[in-house]
Amino acid sequence: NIAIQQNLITSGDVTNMLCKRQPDAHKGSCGKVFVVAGSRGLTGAAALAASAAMRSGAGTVTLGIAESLHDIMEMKVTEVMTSPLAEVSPGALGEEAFSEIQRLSLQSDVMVIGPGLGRHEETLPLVRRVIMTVERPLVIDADALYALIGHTSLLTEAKSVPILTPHPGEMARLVSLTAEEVNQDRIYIARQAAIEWGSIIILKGARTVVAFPDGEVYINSSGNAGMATGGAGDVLTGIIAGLVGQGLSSHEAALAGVYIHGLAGDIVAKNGMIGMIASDIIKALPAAIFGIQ
Ligand code: NPW
Ligand code: AMP
Ligand code: MG
Repeated sequence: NIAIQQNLITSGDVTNMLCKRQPDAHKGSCGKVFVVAGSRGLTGAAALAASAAMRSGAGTVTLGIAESLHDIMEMKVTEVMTSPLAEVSPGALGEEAFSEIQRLSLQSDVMVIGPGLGRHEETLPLVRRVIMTVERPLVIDADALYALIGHTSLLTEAKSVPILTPHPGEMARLVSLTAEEVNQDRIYIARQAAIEWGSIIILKGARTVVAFPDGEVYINSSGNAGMATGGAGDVLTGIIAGLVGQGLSSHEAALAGVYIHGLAGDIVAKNGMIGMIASDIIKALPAAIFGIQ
């Protein structure tokens, strides 16, 4: 067992990464984020990821959503734009959505795939095709991670270094272990995955681990157990994309995103941890970012 050098992500590190908003900024210069997310029963995840990208400072966010859910999403989100995608069955995307996803990705600076996307048998190959072809930085979460089970070697073919945000259960499926086994050896497992898959691995949970393809490892110092609430991870995914859109490198956005997400949770927890919900974390994002700028 070699000793792995671990770095703590602190406020000072993140302050240096954040861009100052220029006086002549306009929405087109602050990042265009494209989110492919949501399915029947899981539209909340799509709304949370897209809204979190806006609240972390993205200029515009477009949410691609299965066509039968499109009108309901228009009611659910306000600042976020929506775009209907071809579906194979109610609320589930298939291969036919590929060309529109590709077109919308080329109009954006960064893309997210996965929150609440569902696991329809035709959605999974679509996700894999997107991962291999998209020409923008890509944040891969939730059901898009599910599509990678048995296919992690595809990650090394991606056009830019992908950012993966598994919780221990998702990581466990990708490496054929149990979540308990993953949690017993979080740093080693995240680091090996980052090296082997040429990806940035954000292994979530108390003390989130961020591992990079060169073997560098960071541990987050913010966050609290109130964040153990449905949708908290979907918020993190949106934050990271929002930061990449504003010009942070994927390396910086992974570290800053994890820290800001935890800090927003810590701000919410000042009024109590119990009963915190994911949209509270989104509302606290501007204050979290302001506090470390
Ligand atoms: P167990 O059994 O509960 O103890 P899944 P998901 C384990 C969307 N959402 N440490 C967990 O363990 C997501 O975006 C939509 C250890 C279980 O075995 C996805 O698209 C919402 N184990 C979809 O739902 C709000 C841990 O992992 C497994 C662990 C499914 O995502 C909710 C569960 O993983 C949600 O975000 C830990 N720290 N964390 C909405 N409002 O629309 C997890 N596990 O099967 O991938 O389920 O994470 O709920
Ligand atoms: P997900 O399971 O995908 O919704 O992600 C949950 C999010 O909440 C991740 O960012 C976790 O790091 C965070 N989280 C969950 N439980 C805790 C905890 N006990 N302490 C700190 N952060 C947590
Ligand atoms: Mg999740």
